Amino acid sequence: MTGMVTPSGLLAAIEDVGADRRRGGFSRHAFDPAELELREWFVEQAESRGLRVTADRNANLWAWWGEPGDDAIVTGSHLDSVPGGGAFDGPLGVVSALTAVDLLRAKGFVPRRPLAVVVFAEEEGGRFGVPCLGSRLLAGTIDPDRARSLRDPGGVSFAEAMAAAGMRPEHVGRDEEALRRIGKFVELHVEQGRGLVDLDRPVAVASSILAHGRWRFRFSGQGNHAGATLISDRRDPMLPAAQFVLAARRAAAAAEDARATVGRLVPNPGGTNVIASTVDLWLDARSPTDAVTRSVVEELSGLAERFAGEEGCAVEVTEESYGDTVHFQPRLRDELSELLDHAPALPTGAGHDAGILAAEVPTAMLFVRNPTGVSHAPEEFAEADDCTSGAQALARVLEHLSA
Ligand code: HGY
Ligand code: MN
Ligand code: MN
Ligand code: MN
Repeated sequence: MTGMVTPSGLLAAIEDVGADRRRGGFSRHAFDPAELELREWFVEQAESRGLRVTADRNANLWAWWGEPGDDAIVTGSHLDSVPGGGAFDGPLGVVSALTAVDLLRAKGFVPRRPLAVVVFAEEEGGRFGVPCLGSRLLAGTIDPDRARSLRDPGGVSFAEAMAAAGMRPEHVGRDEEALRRIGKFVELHVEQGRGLVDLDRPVAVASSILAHGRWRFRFSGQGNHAGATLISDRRDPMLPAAQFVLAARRAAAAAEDARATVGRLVPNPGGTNVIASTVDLWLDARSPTDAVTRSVVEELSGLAERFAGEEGCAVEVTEESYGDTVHFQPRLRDELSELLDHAPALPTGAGHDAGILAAEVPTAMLFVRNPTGVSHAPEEFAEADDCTSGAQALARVLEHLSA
C-alpha cells in the first residue's frame, strides 16, 4: 500500500489519546474526554473520505459511503477500551474499515449497495459495567431504563454522561430503522489469543463466541476497627471474598474449557485500618456452552453462600450481563473463508458487538494475528504487515458482499 495510509499508520495517529500513564496502555471509556476525542477523530477521518457521519439514538456512529439505506454492508467495531487496555482491541477494526474504504476507492470500486462503517458505544463496559451497551441498545436486548440508570464508579449515570456529551438519553432503545439498514455486518478485530500464531496465518474468520456473562457478588459483614476488634468478634466480608477468588479458578479449571475471572474487587470503605463493611467483586465467567457457563456460576454462587455463612456475613448475587454462545452462520463464514484463501475459522473467547448483532442480521468476524496473543493489557500487539493484510482482506470481503 505504497503511499497510502495503513491501519498501523492510523493507529499511530491516535496513540496519545487516552494513554494511561499510571496503568500503562489506554483508558478510553464511553463519553470521557479521550473517547470523545476519538469520536471526533473518526468523524474527521470519515468525512475526509467523503463518508457522511450520523449518530444513532444509542450513541453509535455511522459513516455512510453513499446514501444511508436498507440492506447495507456494514463493518466497524469500537473505540473504547478496558482500563489500561491495548491499542488494537476495537480501534483496529475501525481503522481497518477506513483503510478498506481507501483501498476500494483506489481501485475505482463504487458500492452498488449502501456501505457503512459503524463505531459502537461502550463495547467494553469499562465505565458502566455492561459490555456491548451500544449494540445491545440498538438490538433492544437491554431495557432502556436499566441502561439509562447504569452508573459509573463515580456515580454518574449513563443518561447523565450521554446528556453531558450532547446526546438524548431519553431516546435510547431498539432501533428498527438502524437494524433494517444492516444487510450484513462484518467486524474485523485483533485476535485475542494465539490461534493464528500457531497456524502461522495472518487472518482468520470467526467460528463462534463463548457464552459469557458478568455477575456482581456483594459480601456484607460488619465494618469495624482493624485494631480494636478481636478476631473472634469479626464479620469481615473480605474473607469470603478471598475464598471466592480462589474457588473461581478451581471451578473453571474443573469445568469443560471454562474461564472464570475476578478482575475487579472493591472493599467499602477501603481503609487500611478498617474492616470492610461490604466487598463487591465481579465474576466474568465463560465457556463454549451456556450450560457449562451457567453451571460454573451456580456452583460458585453456592460456595459464596457457604463462605459468607462461615464468617457471619451475607452475600447478594446480581447478574449484570449475559451473552449466549454465538455460532456465526456457517454459510457466510465458509463463503468468507473461501474468499480469503481458506482462512482458518477460529473461536473467540472475547465478546464482541458482532455477537450481539448475530441474533439480528447475518454477521461475520475477521481476526488479525496477534503475536503475543495477549489482550486487555498494554502488551497487545499486531504487526503492521498483518494489519495491512487484515485491511486488504476486509476490502475483499466488503467488495464481495456488495456485489
Ligand atoms: O470482554 C470481552 O470479551 C470484550 O472484549 N468486551
Ligand atoms: Mn475487549
Ligand atoms: Mn473488542
Ligand atoms: Mn467487539
